Amino acid sequence: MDRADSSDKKPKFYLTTPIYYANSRPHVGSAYTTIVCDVIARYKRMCGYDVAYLTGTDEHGVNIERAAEKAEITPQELVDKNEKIFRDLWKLLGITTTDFIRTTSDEHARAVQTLVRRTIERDQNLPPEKRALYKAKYEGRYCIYDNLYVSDTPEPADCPTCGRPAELISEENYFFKLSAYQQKLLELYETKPDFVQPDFRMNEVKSFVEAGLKDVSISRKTIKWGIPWPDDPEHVFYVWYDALTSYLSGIGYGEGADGEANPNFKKYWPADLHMIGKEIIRFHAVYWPAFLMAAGLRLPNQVFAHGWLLFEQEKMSKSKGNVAYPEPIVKVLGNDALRYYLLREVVFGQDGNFSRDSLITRYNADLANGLGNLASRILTMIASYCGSAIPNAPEVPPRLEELVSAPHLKAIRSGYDGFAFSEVLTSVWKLVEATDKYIVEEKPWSLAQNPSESDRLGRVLYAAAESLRMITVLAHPVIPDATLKIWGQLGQPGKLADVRIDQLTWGGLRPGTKVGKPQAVFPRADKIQAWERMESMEQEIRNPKPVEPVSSRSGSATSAAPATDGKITIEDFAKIDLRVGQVTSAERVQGADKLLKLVVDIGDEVRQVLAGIALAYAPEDLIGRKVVIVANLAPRKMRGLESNGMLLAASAGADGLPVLCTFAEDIPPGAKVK
Ligand code: ME8
Repeated sequence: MDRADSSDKKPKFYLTTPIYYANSRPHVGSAYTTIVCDVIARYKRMCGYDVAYLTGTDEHGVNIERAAEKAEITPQELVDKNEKIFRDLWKLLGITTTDFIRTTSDEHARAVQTLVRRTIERDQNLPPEKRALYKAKYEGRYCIYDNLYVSDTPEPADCPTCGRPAELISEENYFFKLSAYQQKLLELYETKPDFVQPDFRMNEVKSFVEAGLKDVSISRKTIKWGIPWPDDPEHVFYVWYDALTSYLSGIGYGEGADGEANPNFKKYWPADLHMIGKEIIRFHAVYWPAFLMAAGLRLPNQVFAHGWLLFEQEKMSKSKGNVAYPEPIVKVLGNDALRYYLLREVVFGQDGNFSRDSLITRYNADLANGLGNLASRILTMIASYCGSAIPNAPEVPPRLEELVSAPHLKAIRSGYDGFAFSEVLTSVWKLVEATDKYIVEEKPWSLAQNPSESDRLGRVLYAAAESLRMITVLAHPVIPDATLKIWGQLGQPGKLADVRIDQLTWGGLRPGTKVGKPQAVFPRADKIQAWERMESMEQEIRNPKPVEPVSSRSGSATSAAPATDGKITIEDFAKIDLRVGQVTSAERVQGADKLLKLVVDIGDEVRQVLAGIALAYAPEDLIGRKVVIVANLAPRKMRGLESNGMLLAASAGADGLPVLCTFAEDIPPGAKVK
């Protein structure tokens, strides 16, 4: 998206996500930080800021080389492919970044080399032992999966993040003299206590620095896939110096002798906020300010380290493979559902669980039955009772007074300012609930029957619609798509994204405004169906179908079917709709020894099913019995009768008589069998 017109006088706000590794596709964890930053970016714009929002892809390092090797493609091909997936996902999620940086781009390489040159030049009159950069032998243990120095000694060690054995590294490297920055860093934390947030993370960082800092290696000789060291191309930059510099290169650093010539860089640097996950806090709160101090550049204002999304009790992480992907969620429930869920469910800053079950439950409770239902009720009533025009009665009813008061609105903004997203949404949803209750209490449908109550009807519907307008503005940063639709349905002029959230007051809805046709913004989701659709799309992402060879597409007789070893995929299995049924009647089919005609209740429907079980079961013994039925089998005719489903049975014993599948526990008809 475009930045605000740079000639205007808006204050600037520059925020960044981590630059994600392009060794694989993004998952819900990577999307989390990007969504959070998008909410902040949208909120800041609605407070009148000119926002620069940077994300990007970290495309160097051993893990990229290895992933490419495994996929039998070049590292460049791999990162090109994955970078596109990242970009496509950000588009799907409605992310409003202004800048995207790839660490394999020429601008980025130039920026990294400029930063190092600048550091070397600043130190050229110092004795070698005082310089920030020097060359020496490095030996240590390093985790290639998490790109983490695990220990600075050659003894075997396991990675604290993923638990795998770290690899031994022994070579000549360029070092950064981090040990010389201990005092300066402690002063920074002292003078700027919110440089690291939340506070408890600041304490961790301080303790780490107080314990003493070791110099860090910032180049590699063994790795080829990286940016060459200026005037010493045998060395390439080690990922963190390279990756962190993307916060500069992403907004134009690297032009001119000092690197600062680009007007965009002049305008937006220093960053106001680096949003990251807690596992990379040291790189951002210790290394990064030291690298910048050594180069004489201004420091970012704040590093915020949030907690992890856990999936199946562990950090959702591509190296562990326990990931959920955002695309299926967006395709089944919409973009807002994922955004709302992540911000509402997790107390920002702490770890939080991700589960598809709670996602769908929240979607139905808060979005479909909550806001969506409220919007459609209000708009439908205005259409039916007020000729689609907002009535003329702009006063605040006592029921809503507190929730739309200036202090409450200020508390919501403070929540956004302090990244307390769950609290923000709880407060906004209090207004959703109160407005709903207000409608239930006032019963506009009864008022509409009585012409003498038309003033009161107008007051109630004005208040409900105005409250809806305020909710729409307040929730827009989190659920941009639905709020935009409601905004349009409320007949509101101008762009919702341009509305000043910090100037929101009661009474902005103009009486007489024509409202649009009510349309469902959050259709209710059937839990089982939604879950299964997501699951099957996930499987497609995990096991993409092999591209059919051209010869088979053109129908060549020589093309062979892919070998399956007689196995089916989980997607094949997911196609079978197995349900618990209860037999409500059973009778023999005349002229057929083996066939019974059954009527089976499968929860939302009653089916006639013909089953070849008459030799094993007497009809009267089957009444009330729980069975398993294939519910999505195409109907078939037998002996002129339609059979709509099939019972599952084992073929048992020497005579092969069928034994019906059943349950020891009491299960309601309609339950899915998986
Ligand atoms: O670390 N829960 O890239 P990365 C919450 N390239 N957030 C998560 C998460 C989870 N389960 N999993 C990932 C890198 N994240 C480096 C960064 S920055 C100059 C270089 C988010 O692809 C979170 O923001 O491993 C975390 O810090 C980031 O993705 C790690 O992304």
